[in-house]
Amino acid sequence: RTVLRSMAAAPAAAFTFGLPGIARAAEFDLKYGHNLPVTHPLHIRAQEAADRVAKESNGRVRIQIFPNNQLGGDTDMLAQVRSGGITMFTPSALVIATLVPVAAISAVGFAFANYDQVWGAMDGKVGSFVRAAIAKANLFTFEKVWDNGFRQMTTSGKPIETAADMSGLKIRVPVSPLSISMFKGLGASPASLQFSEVYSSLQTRIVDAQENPLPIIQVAKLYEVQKSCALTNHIWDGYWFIFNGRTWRGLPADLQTIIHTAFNEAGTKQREDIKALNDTVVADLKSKGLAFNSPAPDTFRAKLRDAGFYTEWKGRFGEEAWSLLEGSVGKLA
Ligand code: X2X
Repeated sequence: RTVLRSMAAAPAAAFTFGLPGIARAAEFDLKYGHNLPVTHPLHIRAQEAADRVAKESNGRVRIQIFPNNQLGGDTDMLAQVRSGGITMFTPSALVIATLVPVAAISAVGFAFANYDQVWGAMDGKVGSFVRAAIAKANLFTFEKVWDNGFRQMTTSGKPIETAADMSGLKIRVPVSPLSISMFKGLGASPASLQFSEVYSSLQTRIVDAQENPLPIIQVAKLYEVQKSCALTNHIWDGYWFIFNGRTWRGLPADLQTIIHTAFNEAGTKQREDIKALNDTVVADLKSKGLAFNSPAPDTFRAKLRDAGFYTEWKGRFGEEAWSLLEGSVGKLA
């Protein structure tokens, strides 16, 4: 990991000038880091976009992908994309909120009822509002948010049927103030850990539970270290595709267009991939031994309301962001 990290920080390798048969370093050598295994649609579609960019730019742009936390966890990659050590990163809305707090507006508990509401908000006013906030942190963001999915809860202990079952539950959540606040509100004992630590922390029982969308539970093999899954859909989570601001502005306009188009179109396809996966993933995870139940959301919502979760976060996000969200999903608090 240390070796990879210093390689990623190193300047573009030596150029060779037109010698036949010898690969020339690209004019723009870009590095993209993310936190998922290479079998996840986010990686597969990003690799397609990178290949397309190489082709359409006639080799002027090379995008090298460092998957699976090879360059460090989310917190490290967020620091690197800001400094320019890497060029691109896909933090979840929960995670980029450590830098741009309002980005977590789309992750408010039980806000979205379905994908029509999600994409209506994210391709509409909520998405624009968050993009403008991210731009103020000197990061460029592609329009299309990529799909992580609706988050579900898994545990190695007894199944979670109602909010009461979460009392004192040691559950891993991402490094995100909203997640901590929400799971405390639900009566659990949440611990913030980067995704790179999740499998081992479940395996060694540092925590008993975690929450993630089903495709991640599948590709990261979390079913190997968890027994049951409650289909709670408690948070919809997306990945923002962010770009170091200085590097973005340094790209010629024609290359910006090529990259921009490739990644937005790949994002649209990635959303379709997750949608298709959602139709088959439960059966697959059942066959791997994970038990499922589908709790009604009422006890969870009531507990959050009683804990003051919605009132608190309305205050933290501010009237404007909150009313944009409610414009898409209806009254929340
Ligand atoms: O860390 C997680 O749980 C993950 C993979 O869903 C995020 O990137 C927030």
